[in-house]
Amino acid sequence: SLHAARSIALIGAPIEVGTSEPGALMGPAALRTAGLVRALGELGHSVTDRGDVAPEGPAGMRGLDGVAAWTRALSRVVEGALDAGSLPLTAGGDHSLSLGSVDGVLRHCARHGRSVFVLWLDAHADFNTPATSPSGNVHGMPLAALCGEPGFPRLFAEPVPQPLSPANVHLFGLRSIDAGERALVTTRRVGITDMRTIDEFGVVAPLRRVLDRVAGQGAHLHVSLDIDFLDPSIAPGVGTTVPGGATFREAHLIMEMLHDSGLVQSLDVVELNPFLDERGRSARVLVELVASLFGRRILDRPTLPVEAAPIE
Ligand code: Z70
Ligand code: MN
Ligand code: MN
Ligand code: MN
Repeated sequence: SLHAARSIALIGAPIEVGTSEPGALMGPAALRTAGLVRALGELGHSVTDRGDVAPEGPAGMRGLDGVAAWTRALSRVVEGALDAGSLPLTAGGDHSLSLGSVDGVLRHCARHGRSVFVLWLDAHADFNTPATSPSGNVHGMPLAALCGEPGFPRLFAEPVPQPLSPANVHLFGLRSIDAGERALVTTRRVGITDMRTIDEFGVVAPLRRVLDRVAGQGAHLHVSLDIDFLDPSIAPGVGTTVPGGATFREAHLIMEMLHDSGLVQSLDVVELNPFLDERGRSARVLVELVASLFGRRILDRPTLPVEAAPIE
């Protein structure tokens, strides 16, 4: 493979208090059953399964108070994994878990004077605030909270870190957005490759531009993969299916490009709902995609530049 073997810390985050659809708390177990640790080990990486995170404080109630107990615990574990030189792979659990994982990344990088860039592979923008959210579900809000929007008291441990810069967030695969968050991502200048752009240009050109920016900044790249980025026909195990998602081949190509870039330093895999899945299909697809991100490939060569495409 193109890049050195990594030490990977698998962190289970069985969170579902950020959604109204029960079942996502079974996500980490399903990803383990689908062979996540074995797939990464076969690629030469050293994987430590850190088990499931224990929330700090009462985590049973839905909404921001329940999510806060998970956020603090997860942030600490993710920051510690990065401090130890490992790549944290946080397996969910609903997307509110990224409040904790990205908070941990922000704290680690602040101590090293490094900027953070977040690539959000998702049907949704997840940029609601409690004031704009039509559902009240926290999994639709993590990016707004991480970017320092108001309305999120006592979510993060003290001291609160420097917020994520909205200019260093890129939404990729967007196809469902609420009116309030549309206004917010526009005024905050969040980077967006929506599904129309992917239909017009494919995934390669837009992703190359993002990766070139990250490399130019020397930023830590955090990738957050929401299973609803994928088309429901290949990944039905999710609470809210949104038609018109990424195909199997688009998704693998994205993962292969991320691997070849050598830039990814932390990863979330979120929103798998095994209760709604069909015979483990969605968990298996996610494991295969993660394997591609960590170096599984068809032939032992990187993605070629467009002008070098073979013609035979
Ligand atoms: C909507 C909300 C959402 C899933 C994120 C949906 C949020 N924008 N749904 N991921 N599956 O309620 O804020
Ligand atoms: Mn580091
Ligand atoms: Mn999401
Ligand atoms: Mn989503």
